Amino acid sequence: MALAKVTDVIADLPVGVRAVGGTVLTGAVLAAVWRVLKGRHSKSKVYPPNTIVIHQMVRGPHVPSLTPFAIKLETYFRMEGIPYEVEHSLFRRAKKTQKIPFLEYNGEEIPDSEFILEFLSKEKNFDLNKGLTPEQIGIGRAFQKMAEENTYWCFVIDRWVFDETCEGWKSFGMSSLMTAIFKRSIRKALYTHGIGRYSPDEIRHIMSEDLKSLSYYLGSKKFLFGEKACKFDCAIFGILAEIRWASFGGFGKSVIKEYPNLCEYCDRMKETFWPDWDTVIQKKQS
Ligand SMILES: N[C@@H](CCC(=O)N[C@@H](CS)C(=O)NCC(=O)O)C(=O)O
Repeated sequence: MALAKVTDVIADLPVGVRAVGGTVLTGAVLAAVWRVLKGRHSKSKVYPPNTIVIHQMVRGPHVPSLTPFAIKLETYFRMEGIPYEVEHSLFRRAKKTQKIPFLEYNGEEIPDSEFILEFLSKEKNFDLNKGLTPEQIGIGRAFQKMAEENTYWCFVIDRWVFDETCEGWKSFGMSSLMTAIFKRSIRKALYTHGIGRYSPDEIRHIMSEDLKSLSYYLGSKKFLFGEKACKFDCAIFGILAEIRWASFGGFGKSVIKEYPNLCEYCDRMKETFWPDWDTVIQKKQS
Protein backbone atom coordinates (compact mmCIF):
# COMPACT_ATOMS: atom_id res chain seq x y z
CA MET A 1 0.00 0.00 0.00
CA ALA A 2 2.71 2.41 1.13
CA LEU A 3 4.80 1.34 -1.89
CA ALA A 4 1.88 2.08 -4.24
CA LYS A 5 1.66 5.60 -2.76
CA VAL A 6 5.37 6.15 -3.32
CA THR A 7 5.16 5.00 -6.96
CA ASP A 8 2.13 7.30 -7.49
CA VAL A 9 4.12 10.25 -6.14
CA ILE A 10 7.04 9.37 -8.43
CA ALA A 11 4.75 9.06 -11.44
CA ASP A 12 3.42 12.59 -10.76
CA LEU A 13 6.91 14.12 -10.78
CA PRO A 14 8.05 16.08 -13.90
CA VAL A 15 10.12 14.00 -16.40
CA GLY A 16 13.33 16.02 -15.71
CA VAL A 17 13.10 15.43 -11.96
CA ARG A 18 12.50 11.71 -12.53
CA ALA A 19 15.52 11.50 -14.87
CA VAL A 20 17.81 13.24 -12.37
CA GLY A 21 16.43 11.07 -9.54
CA GLY A 22 17.06 7.93 -11.62
CA THR A 23 20.66 8.95 -12.29
CA VAL A 24 21.29 9.74 -8.62
CA LEU A 25 19.72 6.42 -7.59
CA THR A 26 21.81 4.47 -10.14
CA GLY A 27 24.94 6.25 -8.90
CA ALA A 28 24.08 5.41 -5.29
CA VAL A 29 23.47 1.74 -6.16
CA LEU A 30 26.77 1.51 -8.10
CA ALA A 31 28.63 3.19 -5.20
CA ALA A 32 27.09 0.74 -2.73
CA VAL A 33 28.05 -2.25 -4.92
CA TRP A 34 31.60 -0.86 -5.24
CA ARG A 35 31.85 -0.46 -1.44
CA VAL A 36 30.65 -4.03 -0.85
CA LEU A 37 33.12 -5.45 -3.43
CA LYS A 38 35.95 -3.33 -2.04
CA GLY A 39 35.15 -4.40 1.51
CA ARG A 40 35.01 -8.04 0.49
CA HIS A 41 38.44 -7.76 -1.09
CA SER A 42 39.90 -5.76 1.79
CA LYS A 43 39.80 -8.55 4.33
CA SER A 44 43.41 -9.40 5.03
CA LYS A 45 44.82 -12.88 5.48
CA VAL A 46 46.91 -13.33 8.57
CA TYR A 47 50.57 -13.98 7.74
CA PRO A 48 53.44 -15.11 9.99
CA PRO A 49 55.49 -12.21 11.44
CA ASN A 50 57.96 -10.51 9.06
CA THR A 51 56.28 -11.85 5.90
CA ILE A 52 56.61 -9.58 2.86
CA VAL A 53 53.18 -9.34 1.26
CA ILE A 54 52.84 -7.38 -1.98
CA HIS A 55 49.34 -6.23 -2.87
CA GLN A 56 48.77 -5.68 -6.54
CA MET A 57 46.21 -6.21 -9.29
CA VAL A 58 45.38 -9.56 -10.87
CA ARG A 59 48.00 -11.27 -13.05
CA GLY A 60 48.10 -9.92 -16.62
CA PRO A 61 47.45 -12.04 -19.67
CA HIS A 62 50.97 -11.54 -21.10
CA VAL A 63 52.97 -10.27 -18.11
CA PRO A 64 52.91 -11.27 -14.43
CA SER A 65 51.28 -7.95 -13.58
CA LEU A 66 49.73 -5.07 -15.51
CA THR A 67 51.49 -2.71 -13.12
CA PRO A 68 55.23 -2.35 -13.92
CA PHE A 69 55.93 -1.41 -10.31
CA ALA A 70 54.84 -4.85 -9.11
CA ILE A 71 57.02 -6.53 -11.77
CA LYS A 72 59.92 -4.40 -10.48
CA LEU A 73 59.37 -5.56 -6.89
CA GLU A 74 58.86 -9.23 -7.69
CA THR A 75 61.90 -9.25 -10.00
CA TYR A 76 64.02 -7.67 -7.27
CA PHE A 77 62.91 -10.21 -4.63
CA ARG A 78 63.57 -13.06 -7.06
CA MET A 79 66.99 -11.65 -7.97
CA GLU A 80 67.98 -11.38 -4.30
CA GLY A 81 66.27 -14.61 -3.23
CA ILE A 82 64.02 -12.75 -0.77
CA PRO A 83 60.83 -14.72 0.02
CA TYR A 84 57.57 -12.85 -0.58
CA GLU A 85 53.85 -13.42 -0.97
CA VAL A 86 51.51 -11.76 -3.45
CA GLU A 87 47.90 -10.74 -2.92
CA HIS A 88 45.84 -9.94 -6.01
CA SER A 89 42.80 -7.71 -6.12
CA LEU A 90 41.13 -5.52 -8.69
CA PHE A 91 39.85 -3.23 -5.98
CA ARG A 92 42.31 -2.93 -3.12
CA ARG A 93 44.56 0.16 -3.05
CA ALA A 94 46.99 1.61 -0.48
CA LYS A 95 45.02 3.68 2.02
CA LYS A 96 47.49 6.56 1.85
CA THR A 97 47.99 6.91 -1.92
CA GLN A 98 45.11 4.92 -3.42
CA LYS A 99 47.72 3.23 -5.62
CA ILE A 100 49.22 -0.19 -6.10
CA PRO A 101 51.48 -1.96 -5.42
CA PHE A 102 51.77 -1.63 -1.67
CA LEU A 103 53.51 -3.65 1.00
CA GLU A 104 51.82 -5.23 4.00
CA TYR A 105 54.39 -5.99 6.67
CA ASN A 106 53.54 -6.93 10.26
CA GLY A 107 50.20 -5.15 9.90
CA GLU A 108 51.79 -1.99 8.49
CA GLU A 109 50.97 -0.68 5.00
CA ILE A 110 53.72 0.90 2.88
CA PRO A 111 52.82 2.24 -0.56
CA ASP A 112 55.16 2.97 -3.52
CA SER A 113 57.60 0.44 -4.94
CA GLU A 114 60.64 2.60 -4.19
CA PHE A 115 59.63 3.34 -0.59
CA ILE A 116 58.85 -0.37 -0.17
CA LEU A 117 62.40 -1.30 -1.22
CA GLU A 118 63.93 1.39 0.98
CA PHE A 119 61.84 0.26 3.96
CA LEU A 120 62.73 -3.41 3.47
CA SER A 121 66.43 -2.69 2.96
CA LYS A 122 66.49 -1.19 6.49
CA GLU A 123 64.17 -3.79 8.00
CA LYS A 124 65.96 -6.80 6.50
CA ASN A 125 69.39 -5.17 6.37
CA PHE A 126 70.30 -5.41 2.69
CA ASP A 127 72.03 -2.88 0.42
CA LEU A 128 69.93 -1.85 -2.57
CA ASN A 129 73.02 -0.60 -4.43
CA LYS A 130 75.32 -3.47 -3.56
CA GLY A 131 78.44 -3.52 -5.76
CA LEU A 132 77.60 -0.29 -7.61
CA THR A 133 79.89 2.74 -7.86
CA PRO A 134 78.51 6.23 -7.05
CA GLU A 135 78.61 6.99 -10.79
CA GLN A 136 76.52 3.90 -11.57
CA ILE A 137 74.05 4.80 -8.83
CA GLY A 138 73.67 8.25 -10.40
CA ILE A 139 73.20 6.88 -13.92
CA GLY A 140 70.88 4.11 -12.69
CA ARG A 141 68.65 6.55 -10.84
CA ALA A 142 68.43 8.84 -13.88
CA PHE A 143 67.44 6.00 -16.24
CA GLN A 144 65.02 4.52 -13.70
CA LYS A 145 63.26 7.84 -13.23
CA MET A 146 63.13 8.46 -16.98
CA ALA A 147 61.47 5.07 -17.40
CA GLU A 148 59.12 5.34 -14.41
CA GLU A 149 58.16 9.00 -14.66
CA ASN A 150 58.28 9.66 -18.41
CA THR A 151 58.22 6.50 -20.53
CA TYR A 152 55.60 5.08 -18.14
CA TRP A 153 53.04 7.79 -18.98
CA CYS A 154 53.57 7.26 -22.73
CA PHE A 155 52.69 3.61 -22.38
CA VAL A 156 49.79 4.31 -19.98
CA ILE A 157 48.08 6.60 -22.49
CA ASP A 158 48.95 4.24 -25.36
CA ARG A 159 47.58 1.13 -23.67
CA TRP A 160 44.56 2.53 -21.87
CA VAL A 161 43.43 5.40 -24.14
CA PHE A 162 44.82 5.27 -27.71
CA ASP A 163 44.54 1.52 -28.25
CA GLU A 164 41.30 1.25 -30.19
CA THR A 165 41.14 -2.53 -29.81
CA CYS A 166 40.62 -1.95 -26.04
CA GLU A 167 42.27 -5.35 -25.48
CA GLY A 168 43.75 -4.21 -22.16
CA TRP A 169 40.28 -3.38 -20.88
CA LYS A 170 38.82 -6.59 -22.27
CA SER A 171 41.42 -8.56 -20.31
CA PHE A 172 39.51 -7.50 -17.18
CA GLY A 173 36.21 -8.48 -18.77
CA MET A 174 35.24 -4.77 -18.92
CA SER A 175 32.06 -3.90 -20.87
CA SER A 176 32.23 -1.35 -23.72
CA LEU A 177 30.24 1.16 -21.66
CA MET A 178 32.53 0.90 -18.62
CA THR A 179 35.60 1.00 -20.92
CA ALA A 180 34.33 4.26 -22.46
CA ILE A 181 33.73 5.73 -18.97
CA PHE A 182 37.19 4.72 -17.67
CA LYS A 183 38.93 5.85 -20.87
CA ARG A 184 37.30 9.26 -20.55
CA SER A 185 38.39 9.67 -16.94
CA ILE A 186 41.97 8.53 -17.70
CA ARG A 187 42.12 10.89 -20.68
CA LYS A 188 41.12 13.77 -18.36
CA ALA A 189 43.68 12.78 -15.73
CA LEU A 190 46.42 12.53 -18.35
CA TYR A 191 45.50 15.93 -19.74
CA THR A 192 45.99 17.33 -16.23
CA HIS A 193 49.30 15.44 -15.95
CA GLY A 194 50.42 17.00 -19.24
CA ILE A 195 51.21 14.00 -21.42
CA GLY A 196 47.59 13.99 -22.62
CA ARG A 197 48.13 17.31 -24.41
CA TYR A 198 50.25 15.66 -27.12
CA SER A 199 49.14 13.75 -30.20
CA PRO A 200 49.62 9.97 -30.45
CA ASP A 201 52.48 10.57 -32.93
CA GLU A 202 54.22 12.96 -30.55
CA ILE A 203 53.85 10.55 -27.63
CA ARG A 204 55.15 7.67 -29.75
CA HIS A 205 58.15 9.89 -30.55
CA ILE A 206 58.78 10.65 -26.84
CA MET A 207 58.63 6.93 -26.02
CA SER A 208 60.98 6.10 -28.88
CA GLU A 209 63.53 8.75 -27.81
CA ASP A 210 63.51 7.36 -24.23
CA LEU A 211 64.01 3.81 -25.47
CA LYS A 212 66.73 5.00 -27.85
CA SER A 213 68.73 6.51 -24.96
CA LEU A 214 68.37 3.27 -22.98
CA SER A 215 69.36 1.23 -26.01
CA TYR A 216 72.46 3.39 -26.60
CA TYR A 217 73.52 3.08 -22.97
CA LEU A 218 72.89 -0.66 -22.74
CA GLY A 219 74.77 -1.34 -25.99
CA SER A 220 75.95 -4.94 -26.01
CA LYS A 221 76.03 -5.28 -22.20
CA LYS A 222 73.94 -8.04 -20.63
CA PHE A 223 72.48 -5.77 -17.97
CA LEU A 224 72.63 -2.03 -17.32
CA PHE A 225 76.05 -2.19 -15.67
CA GLY A 226 77.49 -5.36 -17.14
CA GLU A 227 77.29 -9.00 -16.20
CA LYS A 228 75.16 -8.68 -13.07
CA ALA A 229 71.65 -7.25 -12.84
CA CYS A 230 70.88 -4.68 -10.14
CA LYS A 231 67.86 -2.90 -8.68
CA PHE A 232 67.78 -0.43 -11.59
CA ASP A 233 67.45 -3.31 -14.06
CA CYS A 234 64.39 -4.52 -12.14
CA ALA A 235 62.70 -1.11 -12.37
CA ILE A 236 63.54 -0.64 -16.06
CA PHE A 237 62.51 -4.20 -16.88
CA GLY A 238 59.09 -3.53 -15.26
CA ILE A 239 58.40 -0.75 -17.76
CA LEU A 240 59.97 -2.46 -20.81
CA ALA A 241 58.12 -5.73 -20.14
CA GLU A 242 54.79 -3.87 -20.20
CA ILE A 243 55.71 -2.12 -23.45
CA ARG A 244 57.04 -5.26 -25.12
CA TRP A 245 54.40 -7.79 -24.06
CA ALA A 246 51.38 -5.87 -22.79
CA SER A 247 50.82 -2.91 -25.10
CA PHE A 248 47.90 -4.89 -26.53
CA GLY A 249 46.87 -3.03 -29.74
CA GLY A 250 48.92 0.07 -28.87
CA PHE A 251 52.07 1.35 -30.59
CA GLY A 252 54.45 0.35 -27.74
CA LYS A 253 55.14 -3.10 -29.14
CA SER A 254 56.32 -1.68 -32.47
CA VAL A 255 58.41 1.06 -30.80
CA ILE A 256 60.45 -1.36 -28.71
CA LYS A 257 61.00 -3.59 -31.76
CA GLU A 258 63.05 -0.72 -33.20
CA TYR A 259 65.63 -1.51 -30.48
CA PRO A 260 66.63 -5.18 -30.75
CA ASN A 261 69.08 -4.98 -27.82
CA LEU A 262 66.20 -3.89 -25.55
CA CYS A 263 64.09 -6.83 -26.73
CA GLU A 264 66.99 -9.19 -26.00
CA TYR A 265 67.45 -7.52 -22.61
CA CYS A 266 63.77 -8.17 -21.79
CA ASP A 267 64.14 -11.81 -22.82
CA ARG A 268 67.29 -12.11 -20.68
CA MET A 269 65.62 -10.62 -17.58
CA LYS A 270 62.62 -12.86 -18.11
CA GLU A 271 64.66 -16.04 -18.58
CA THR A 272 66.96 -15.22 -15.65
CA PHE A 273 64.40 -14.23 -13.04
CA TRP A 274 61.09 -15.58 -14.29
CA PRO A 275 61.60 -19.19 -15.44
CA ASP A 276 57.95 -19.70 -14.39
CA TRP A 277 56.69 -16.72 -16.45
CA ASP A 278 54.38 -18.81 -18.65
CA THR A 279 52.73 -20.50 -15.70
CA VAL A 280 52.44 -17.28 -13.69
CA ILE A 281 50.62 -15.22 -16.33
CA GLN A 282 46.91 -15.68 -16.78
CA LYS A 283 46.82 -17.34 -20.17
CA LYS A 284 43.06 -17.78 -20.09
CA GLN A 285 42.57 -14.01 -20.33
CA SER A 286 44.56 -13.55 -23.56
N1 LIG B 1 55.45 5.58 -7.74
C1 LIG B 1 54.52 4.51 -7.54
C2 LIG B 1 53.60 4.43 -8.74
C3 LIG B 1 52.43 3.46 -8.53
C4 LIG B 1 51.35 3.64 -9.60
O1 LIG B 1 51.29 4.65 -10.32
N2 LIG B 1 50.49 2.65 -9.70
C5 LIG B 1 49.38 2.72 -10.63
C6 LIG B 1 49.24 1.40 -11.39
S1 LIG B 1 50.57 1.18 -12.51
C7 LIG B 1 48.09 2.92 -9.84
O2 LIG B 1 47.93 2.41 -8.75
N3 LIG B 1 47.14 3.69 -10.39
C8 LIG B 1 45.86 3.94 -9.75
C9 LIG B 1 44.90 2.83 -9.94
O3 LIG B 1 45.21 1.85 -10.64
O4 LIG B 1 43.81 2.92 -9.38
C10 LIG B 1 55.28 3.19 -7.31
O5 LIG B 1 56.49 3.15 -7.60
O6 LIG B 1 54.70 2.23 -6.77
